[in-house]
Amino acid sequence: MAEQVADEGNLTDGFNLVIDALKLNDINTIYNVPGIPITDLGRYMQAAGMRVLSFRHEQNAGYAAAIAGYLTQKPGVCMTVSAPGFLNGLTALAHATTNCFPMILISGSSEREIVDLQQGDYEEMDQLAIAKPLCKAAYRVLHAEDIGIGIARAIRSAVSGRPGGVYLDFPAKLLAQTMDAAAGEQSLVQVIDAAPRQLPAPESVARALDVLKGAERPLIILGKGAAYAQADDAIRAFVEKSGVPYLPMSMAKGLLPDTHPQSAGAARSLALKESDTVMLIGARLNWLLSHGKGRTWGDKPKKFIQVDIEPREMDSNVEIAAPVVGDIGSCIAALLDGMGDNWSAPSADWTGAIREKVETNVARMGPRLQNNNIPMNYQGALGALRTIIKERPDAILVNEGANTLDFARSIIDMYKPRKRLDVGTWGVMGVGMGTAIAAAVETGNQVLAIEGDSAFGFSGMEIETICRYELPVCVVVFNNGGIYQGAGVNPSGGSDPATTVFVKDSRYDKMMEAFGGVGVNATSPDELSQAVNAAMDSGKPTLVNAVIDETAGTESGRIGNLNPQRVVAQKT
Ligand code: ADP
Ligand code: TPW
Ligand code: MG
Repeated sequence: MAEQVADEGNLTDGFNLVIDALKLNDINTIYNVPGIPITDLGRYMQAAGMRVLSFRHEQNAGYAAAIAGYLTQKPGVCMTVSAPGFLNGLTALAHATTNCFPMILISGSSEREIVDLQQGDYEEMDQLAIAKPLCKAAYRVLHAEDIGIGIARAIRSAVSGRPGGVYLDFPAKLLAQTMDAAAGEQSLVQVIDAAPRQLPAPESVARALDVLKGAERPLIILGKGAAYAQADDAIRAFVEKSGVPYLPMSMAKGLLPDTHPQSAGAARSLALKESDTVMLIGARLNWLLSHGKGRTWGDKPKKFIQVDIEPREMDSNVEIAAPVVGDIGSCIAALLDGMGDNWSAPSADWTGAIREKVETNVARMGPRLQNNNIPMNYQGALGALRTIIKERPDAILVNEGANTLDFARSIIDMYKPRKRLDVGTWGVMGVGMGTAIAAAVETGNQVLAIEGDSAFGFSGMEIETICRYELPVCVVVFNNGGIYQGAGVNPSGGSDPATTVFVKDSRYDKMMEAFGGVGVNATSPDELSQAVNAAMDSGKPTLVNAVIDETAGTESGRIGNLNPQRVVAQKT
């Protein structure tokens, strides 16, 4: 370890100031990959009592920081080396921004003088310029006395308003810069009220209630912004008082239990198609809701009410009849207040039709989830895991893949808020292990990661990290031998495998054993159940290789319609 010379006398240095500024703002966990120029910073952080988790790839450290931000409402911090490390972390920073998760990417960089004259420094890159379009804000700190203000700006930018990713550039020389210790201490900034409440205008609340009251077939859609807001009790009270059926978006599942009588989850198509008025709470009308387009009821366009902290989100895709701009906690409190004591629920025709559809669909699904087929199909395997989550509602479910994602989302009921973490707005593969690690670190809860075999491959090396930190993570790899299916063939008849298939009969469980974790090969729902329950009882890092029928999945899961369709015959 380099000698920390500035710790003595009346001098301090950049290392100390970064650590003190983070700790002053209650940021005590860092997700990183060490190297020049931040190796010692990580060591000094650890020495100062911070938790510094070292990953095998920056992208995974970044995804960990992003989801830590979502879970805690404080920016998750990822720290990387310059150029390649920075770029590896940047995907996660962009992902955090896209998903409205507060995150800070701190990267070491080369000296400005060399970068700007393009003189070819070690890992030279104009990182600030590259980060800018991919995040909410990007700052560079050149002087030790500005570290406090730089970190304060980064925190406030990440969490205030619509949360997002912030890039913080620390040129190597900054860390070793010294200054008077007392002046250094005074330069630190404690961010007061980092995400101030944003109260909605009273008239916007009244307008929203009018539109909702006038609806014949209203529907509430809860998004992950609602889950992020941690206004769980108020949201539940509002939904219950309104009597309106609701649909949770993927990561909002569990905000109210999926078994709630007002949940339209199992009647999603009907609810989306037949509603005349939709109230969005922390959910965007993006591709996941078909941009709100083509959505009519009878021959009239649907009406939309939208509750969101970002004013520019309104009218992004269709006209919003009643925009309510503010933080969800304040907005829902105002809406509840405005409803008074005589709010009448929507007609029983509408709520009854949804309920009936939910019950039919649930009853139809039941027997399929109990099949004991070998090899397993998605229903059999997920039926087993569904029971485990029901019995252990505090466990955090991490989920990625195509079929593995789509089936798990619809089959596994969630019971508590922020317990389902997945691919988010981009549908990105590779979030799995970083997300699982941060979920375990930030909450201390047991984590169950349900991973397509392809999805797992993007971050699989982090199982070493899971073993190293002895985290209570059970990874289940849905091994169907490929992307969507394992049964593809090379259309040319050549000897290369098809583009979507992997090595047959792989044993991902043996990877876990290589690092001292528990590995289990499960070929039936019973074996799967047993292995996952044992993992959750023991809390030991475990990987279960769940053998899935290679023909069970469909192309692109449930979004195959988004694939471009070829109209011209192939030239050979
Ligand atoms: P989903 O994918 O679940 O539909 P989105 O990520 O599309 O959710 O939407 C989340 C929305 O929530 C964003 O438009 C964001 O501005 C908003 N949001 C995030 N946090 C808050 C908050 N505290 N108060 C109000 N709106 C919020
Ligand atoms: C960063 C494209 C979407 S889903 C998927 C890929 C590669 C893998 C599906 O196979 P998996 O699941 O995980 O085995 P299953 O059950 O259907 O077999 N690169 C990134 N993100 C995305 N979304 C892709 C590629 C993709
Ligand atoms: Mg697969």
